[in-house]
Amino acid sequence: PLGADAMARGIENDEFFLHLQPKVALPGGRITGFEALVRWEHPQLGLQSPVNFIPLAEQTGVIEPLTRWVLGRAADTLADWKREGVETRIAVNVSARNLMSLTVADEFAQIVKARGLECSSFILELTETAAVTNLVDALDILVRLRLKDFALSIDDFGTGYSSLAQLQRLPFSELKIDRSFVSVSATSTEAANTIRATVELARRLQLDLVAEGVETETVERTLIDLGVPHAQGYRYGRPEPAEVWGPRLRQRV
Ligand code: G
Ligand code: G
Ligand code: NA
Ligand code: MN
Repeated sequence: PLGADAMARGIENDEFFLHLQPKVALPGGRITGFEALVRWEHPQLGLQSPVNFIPLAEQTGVIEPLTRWVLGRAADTLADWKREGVETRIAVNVSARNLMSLTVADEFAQIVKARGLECSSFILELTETAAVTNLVDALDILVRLRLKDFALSIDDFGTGYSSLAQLQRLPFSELKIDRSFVSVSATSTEAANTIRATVELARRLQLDLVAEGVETETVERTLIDLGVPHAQGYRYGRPEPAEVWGPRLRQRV
């Protein structure tokens, strides 16, 4: 029932939808952008989490139309908000499989331009593994995306095996420290030291840095002390539909 055909039909039939989770600046918690997280309302099986269908989408190739759909919906939202005077950025998750298509940079740019937006309003989040496996081909695609002005982010940083040499070569603009370090940062000296070193690394390589999975004030204070400039997590907002965030952003305009 969660097969490739059902997913392809689901895209046609508008069964997918997006939740947006805010990224904020530290200290203060001002919203600086959002991450798009896809959900699937299956007509028979009900709400499906991406952990249940993204791996299958990757194996079957449906991830290609699905990622285009996610970027398109994210762009629709940014275009709506722009008309209301709200300027922000949305991050879209991209799989390793998306980096195997030579045309992906042109396709993504077209999706964005069709809504009258700039590619620089979008961040593409890749896992460390996606970015560094098959490095030669992926690097070519990443450079093409960068040349279009998409921002590139390494997701779940610290859980993969990228070397410092690779990090330097990859055209990234942001690192997201994995939740597994962030959640224990207030109690584990090792985790705090790892984050401290990552803050220094990001500074030296001139990368933006986001701590993922911030849930408590204690963790937030620890991150501020360590010099982490951006955060994301339930403390600042759960993933929710764009309709929930729009009014909150408009209040600031
Ligand atoms: O949204 P949730 O917190 O349940 O996300 C679970 C996992 O699914 C995360 O690893 C997230 O990165 C991934 N995910 C969510 N939306 C997308 C998407 O549009 N594309 C890809 N490739 N992964 C996604
Ligand atoms: O792999 P990626 O980092 O894209 O996954 C994002 C996932 O993390 C989503 O499933 C999202 O719902 C979840 N998430 C976001 N903020 C928090 C948080 O503060 N705590 C926990 N436990 N999960 C979170
Ligand atoms: Na992500
Ligand atoms: Mn992550």
